[in-house]
Amino acid sequence: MKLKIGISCYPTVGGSGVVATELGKLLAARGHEVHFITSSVPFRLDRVYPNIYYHEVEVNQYSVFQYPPYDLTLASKIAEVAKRQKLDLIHVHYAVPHAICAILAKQILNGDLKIITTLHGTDITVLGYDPSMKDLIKFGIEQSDLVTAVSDDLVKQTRALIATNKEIQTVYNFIDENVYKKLNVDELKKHYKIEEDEKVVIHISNFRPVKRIPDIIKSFALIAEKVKAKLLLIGNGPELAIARQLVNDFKIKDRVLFLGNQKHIAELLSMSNLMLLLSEKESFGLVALEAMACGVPVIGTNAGGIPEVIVDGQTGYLCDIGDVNCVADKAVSLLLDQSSYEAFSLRAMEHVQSVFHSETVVSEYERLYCQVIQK
Ligand code: GMT
Repeated sequence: MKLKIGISCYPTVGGSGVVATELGKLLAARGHEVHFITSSVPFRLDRVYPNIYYHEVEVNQYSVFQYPPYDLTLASKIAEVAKRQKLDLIHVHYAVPHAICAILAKQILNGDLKIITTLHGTDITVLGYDPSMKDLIKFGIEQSDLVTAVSDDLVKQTRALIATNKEIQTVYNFIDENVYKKLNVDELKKHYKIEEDEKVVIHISNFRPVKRIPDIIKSFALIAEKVKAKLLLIGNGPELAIARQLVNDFKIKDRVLFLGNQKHIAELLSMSNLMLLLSEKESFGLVALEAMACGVPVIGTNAGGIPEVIVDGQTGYLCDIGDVNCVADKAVSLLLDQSSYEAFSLRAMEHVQSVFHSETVVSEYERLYCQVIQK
């Protein structure tokens, strides 16, 4: 059955927008008609794709409103597009605000719209602690026709924090296997002056406090005492200044490259030997999946959904939150033992293919869409 599917997500850099856009692209490739309803063109929608349409949510700045009414504009746009294009369903990413906007749109359409909501984490693990938001999130979840979450842990956390009995299905994230694979980047390595015998450790995030950036720097400083290595820091955000300060304090300035936001992540990953993802909250950790797909083992924290992505002792290692000595010990052992490292790297790539393959995940979403429509 070919469907007309609306997708609303945050279009900027960030895992939820990436997953929503890649899903839309693959659904379109399977012959479905996909309508993105977002505030700007999703950054992964980088060329013209057959079957994909884009509807901009134009938020006007009215002088009577103190804040631009994004949520109301989105709700109204979803209703307008759903009616005009005869959408079978709208798939929203995040309960707040996107599910709430979709519910409002459904009411405008007298109930004639099916809503699938995917929880990505921040709406639950951050907003869920805010008593003023809890009932709104619960409403968004319970009024959706179907709810998915990106890890079993996020399902568990949602139950605990939001106290809902609504069925929530885990559908893991995925990556585009055509983009995330090991590439030949010898020239790029030369460009960054990475020497033959030098190892590369990488961290990619939005540098929010939840990513525990000081732990990344502290761990790397310990690693650098024993291994000739460079640290690549990719991304931008509030903790960047702290990162720069710590790099100075630890006197490792010549070992750290701050590269800001980057588009061609697979190339940077292909230059790397190890990823660090040391967050205190992480519903899934899409970057870990991207790294593993490029053959880069990941050391992550025992937090949220990270243990569902990294197989401890097989595709990387898990350490407790804040245990930088554990991170450094595991990293040093991995980076200095070439044959064991190669086994980790191979298993990482195989694990992504077998558990998180895009074909499997997209088929699962298709199955859920049909289930909702036929209900
Ligand atoms: O990590 C972030 O702060 C960005 C956030 C987002 O909205 O993209 O990421 C969340 O969704 C991703 C895609 O499902 C997950 O891979 C990230 O783990 C999750 N972030 C958190 O739970 C903190």
